[in-house]
Amino acid sequence: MRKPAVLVTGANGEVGYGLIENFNKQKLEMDVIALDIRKLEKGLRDKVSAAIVGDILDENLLQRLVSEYEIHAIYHLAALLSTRAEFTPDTAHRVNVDGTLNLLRLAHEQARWHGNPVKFLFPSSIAVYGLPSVGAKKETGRVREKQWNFPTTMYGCNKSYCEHLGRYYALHYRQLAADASPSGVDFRAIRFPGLISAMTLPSGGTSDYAAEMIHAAAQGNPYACFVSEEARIPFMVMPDAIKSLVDLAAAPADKLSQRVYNVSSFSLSAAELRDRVVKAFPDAKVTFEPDLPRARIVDTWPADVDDSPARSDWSWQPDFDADAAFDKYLVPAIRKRYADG
Ligand code: AKB
Repeated sequence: MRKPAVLVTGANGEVGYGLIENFNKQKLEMDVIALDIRKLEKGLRDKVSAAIVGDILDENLLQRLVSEYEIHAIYHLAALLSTRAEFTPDTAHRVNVDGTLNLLRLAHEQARWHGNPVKFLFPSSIAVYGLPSVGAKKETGRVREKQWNFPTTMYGCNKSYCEHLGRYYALHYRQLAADASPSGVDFRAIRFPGLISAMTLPSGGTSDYAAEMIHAAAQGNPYACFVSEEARIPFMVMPDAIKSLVDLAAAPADKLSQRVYNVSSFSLSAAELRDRVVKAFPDAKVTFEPDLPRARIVDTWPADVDDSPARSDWSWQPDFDADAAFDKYLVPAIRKRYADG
């Protein structure tokens, strides 16, 4: 008999690292199958049942997963983030969209095999929003899920389309078929703000300046921030990001009024971020040297998001506001990380 399993794609990424650590602490009953295009980081290998090196575009590999495992949940984290996707938009479309479609098909096939719904957790992003100007951004303030869905990046377009794909699989799959039946794919998405981890550094994102600034200061390195001091977006520390995914996955399906949710913890300008970094690391040398094309992308993202549907449907509540994020998580954990070498 195959043990029920959870599949984590993009397992080597920042969210993958945090999620696998969480599953390990939770002593998850199901096997954890980690899939990434690169060999799984050494520190994670003994925390998963299987660490598979492979490409989510490799349909033969995915068929092998169907034959070897009984998958009941998929955390599909593999993606090319916004900055990297701008340099390789065609590859980004293939990985972010075709890869996601491959995993939705896998979820459907697994649900048919074992007869239970497969939960499909999808990390969307504030990149699906596109505010037309800094003035409109300031005037709009906290954005609700149905507002300003005009992404200006390939990554944002990819995430927006995959949200619709997931909704199709969950609610409208093969609706004209004579034998139309539910796909069995229980798709649930969270639009993450900029994520900041004490344990890992992001790569290829346009919100990366927050994590890069903090980690540079902790290592005594100067940091030239690529957005302006006024640039403001919502942020969240990794423990809250993992909490939101796990809480949404655990929510009873009949409590969900929608399939895609905003979550928010705190909103900071780059100058407010710098002030907090300098307070924690007084020798920090932070300058502002805007990379205008990248800075313009951040200007299209909302200053903050309205996460009231998540709070009412599945009791979302961050553990870390800006003060707690720095005082209780980032500063102590990053100091320890670099002290330990
Ligand atoms: C990125 O910068 O691309 C991501 C995101 C905001 O989704 N961190």
